[in-house]
Amino acid sequence: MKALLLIDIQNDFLPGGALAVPEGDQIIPIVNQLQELFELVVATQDWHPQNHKSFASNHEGKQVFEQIELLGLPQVLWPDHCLQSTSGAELPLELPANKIEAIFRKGMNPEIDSYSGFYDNGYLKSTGLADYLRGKGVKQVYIAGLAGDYCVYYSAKDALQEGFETYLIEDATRPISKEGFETAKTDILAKGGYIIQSDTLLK
Ligand code: VGL
Ligand code: ZN
Repeated sequence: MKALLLIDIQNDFLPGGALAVPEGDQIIPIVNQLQELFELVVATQDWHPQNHKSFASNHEGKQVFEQIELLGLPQVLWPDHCLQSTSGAELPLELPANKIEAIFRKGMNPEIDSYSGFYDNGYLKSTGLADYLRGKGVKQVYIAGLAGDYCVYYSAKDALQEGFETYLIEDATRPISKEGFETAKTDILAKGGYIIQSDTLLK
């Protein structure tokens, strides 16, 4: 069984959003075609409280995109984004949600960030996604979404760690930093993952 994982395709990560990923909207038509191919489609949703410590606004004197340490881990300070129950946290209307069987939310603990759809950055807590996928008999996961160098990358790493055959669909993601994404891809390949293009699935 194969699953398509749609990582954080949310208004705040699209052009015009609070933490817009360059060209993030360009993945949507591809993702919509991919959705048709998969028997199981699952999404994740970044879902932060206002007091989340990944927000620069919660650290006096700190600027957006500065790096600090949080619970012993390096932490980029982000603009406020994906606030719970705001339109920025919603999946875009251009992404039909009728095929999405479940949405796993993450980033609710204000003390720690949560890039991966499987665990927070400190592995303090599981979202239950891995067990959900195993319960459905999933062996292969195909990953698309935003941002390629953060939540998509961390989700792919954890998918590999959890023993799933892992495919990152390169043209169905966009990064915040191009250099960061190059490093991410190299690491995914080194860990036994695959980087593919959507046309290998769509044709
Ligand atoms: C993300 C930064 C902060 C992502 C989420 O979805 O890649 N990046 N929160
Ligand atoms: Zn976030």
